[in-house]
Amino acid sequence: ARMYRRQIICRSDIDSLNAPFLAIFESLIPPEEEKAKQKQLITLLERLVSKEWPEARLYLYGSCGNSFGVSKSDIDVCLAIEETDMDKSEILLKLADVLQSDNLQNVQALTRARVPIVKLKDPVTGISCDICINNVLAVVNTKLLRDYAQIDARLRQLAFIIKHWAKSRGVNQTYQGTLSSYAYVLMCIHFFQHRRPAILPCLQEMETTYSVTVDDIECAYFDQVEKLRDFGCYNKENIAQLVWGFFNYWAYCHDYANAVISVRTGSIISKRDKDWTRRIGNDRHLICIEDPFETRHDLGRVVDKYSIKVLREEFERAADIMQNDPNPCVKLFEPY
Ligand code: 3AT
Ligand code: MG
Repeated sequence: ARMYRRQIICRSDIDSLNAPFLAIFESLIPPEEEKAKQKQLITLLERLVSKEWPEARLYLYGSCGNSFGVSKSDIDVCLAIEETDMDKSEILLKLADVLQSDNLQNVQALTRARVPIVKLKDPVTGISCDICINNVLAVVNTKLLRDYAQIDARLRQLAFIIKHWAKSRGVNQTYQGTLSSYAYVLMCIHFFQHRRPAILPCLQEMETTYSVTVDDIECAYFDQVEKLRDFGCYNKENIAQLVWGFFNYWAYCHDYANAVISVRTGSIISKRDKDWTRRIGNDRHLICIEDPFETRHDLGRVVDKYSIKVLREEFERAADIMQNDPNPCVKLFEPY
């Protein structure tokens, strides 16, 4: 039987792990020339797109727009277009055609994917890129994540390390029933909202300074984050302590049977309140992470009865390494 809410005292030498964890974080930051290459590719895409659709705009979303992108990430682009006499598949096929005409490689329209996209690779920079159509909600949640990242530098540090861990351990693959990078970043934000003293506020519970309505969903929150730079200053924990705390929470403290983590409310809400207590269709709700805007959407819904075991064993392995291993900065990221 598992034990919940176990109180564990953190190892006494935890502070000595701070410098090595910071070094890992720094090694993951994309270098300036990579950023410049991304910009170059976006500029090329904008030029090609505007020939066909002068009114259309391109937005970055995902990790290269939300500031949680590690080095060598693919870029996610959204084409915002008001095209009334074409459906999405037709736009994608046209878009692939428009882009193909220049010297881009492997331009492919995937019109039957769950999220239909055009995929391409730039032979000059080697960067791969996915372009979707009118996915405005993804652009808005990208801004929310970027805004949170600006409040406290430790969020980017923790999220980079957790993403790196998840990729190394093979638990960042939604098609295999584990979690998306987006879900892991939300888990980090929620963890920081819950630390005592808190490291992050709940922007959606504050005064509205930014608001858009997307597909009948009102996305509103406080986005003047430069005013919140001191918010986390009462919490003195360093990155090593926070990595330890994160894994300890997901290994031993989270109530998988009843709890939903909610960045929107900055609190834990109950599965019963969301009616997420039983399996409906393919949604099993074995680990519940509420999307901040699409609140009916559980980012844990990809997790099934096998992958939940894998995931929880990985959290426990990581918590154990953080507590006991002489060299956690190596052991944590060992390939599975
Ligand atoms: P990588 O660095 O590429 O691993 P990422 O931040 O690009 O991380 P994802 O590839 O998981 O993250 O997703 C790309 C963006 O798509 C992030 C988010 O704006 C949006 N997104 C992803 N999954 C969901 C989801 N289930 N619901 C809503 N938006 C999502
Ligand atoms: Mg991505």
